[in-house]
Amino acid sequence: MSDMEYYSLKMRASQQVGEGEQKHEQHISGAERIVGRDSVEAVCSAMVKRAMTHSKGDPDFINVKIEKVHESDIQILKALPVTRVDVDTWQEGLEKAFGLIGDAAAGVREKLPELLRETFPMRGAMLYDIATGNRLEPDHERGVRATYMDALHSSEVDGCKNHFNEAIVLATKVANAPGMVAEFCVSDDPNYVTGYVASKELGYVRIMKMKEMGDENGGRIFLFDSRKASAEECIEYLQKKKVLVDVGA
Ligand code: WAQ
Ligand code: MG
Repeated sequence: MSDMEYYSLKMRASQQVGEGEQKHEQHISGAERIVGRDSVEAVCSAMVKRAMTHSKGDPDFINVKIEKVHESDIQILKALPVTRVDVDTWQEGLEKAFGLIGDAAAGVREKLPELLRETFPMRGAMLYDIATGNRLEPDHERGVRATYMDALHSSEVDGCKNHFNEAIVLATKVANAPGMVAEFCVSDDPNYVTGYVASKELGYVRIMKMKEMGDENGGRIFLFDSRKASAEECIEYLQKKKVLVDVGA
């Protein structure tokens, strides 16, 4: 790691939809990486390619942001250990996930189905305080987004999304945030039915079916305990801290 110069790259692409008053930008695709100086150009063009060939549509607007990151500001984390739970039905998978979260955070089990529904329209995650039952996102519509993270030594410039690889990186960062108790995740991709629950204690538990094939509803809930840390320091970590996750590959 010595003498490495790192850069953060972030891409987001959108398309104008609607007419007149209804006209607005619709999100098509986004990606982020933290890579060594030598990979910046290749990763940048792979990101642009991803945006230009996305199945959600042809972008009218692509924003690529490239920022130098100081090596001393990067935290290296070991990936959460992964286990896998096979289930026959998505209902069984969802119950299993609710049960694991319920064990990690006493008293929230009954609230989870409703909280999950509330996340469906959000672009980020719900930050739910298990001590008070309050939602702590500054903007409830958007939610909080974990950002500035990547897999360590991942010099690959692949243009397409790998759900698991992206999720293990995000889940590892989130599990290490101050005051974090557990995370619950269901993809909003209609063809991707595998979800997970994660925490430092549970590790990353993949649950192979958590929703019906074709269902475009998904979301994330970050279960936080305000007795352990302040919401501000947790959000600051999720949104600002640079993290590389050692996935051992
Ligand atoms: N920070 C916070 N919330 C996010 C972020 C982020 N960086 N990215 C997405 N979300 C929220 C947002 O509300 C989405 O609707 C929801 O999470 C799901 O995001 O082991 O693909 O990117 O194979 O659709 C799990 C992989 C894949 C399971 C999850 O999530 C496995 C996935 P998606
Ligand atoms: Mg998605």
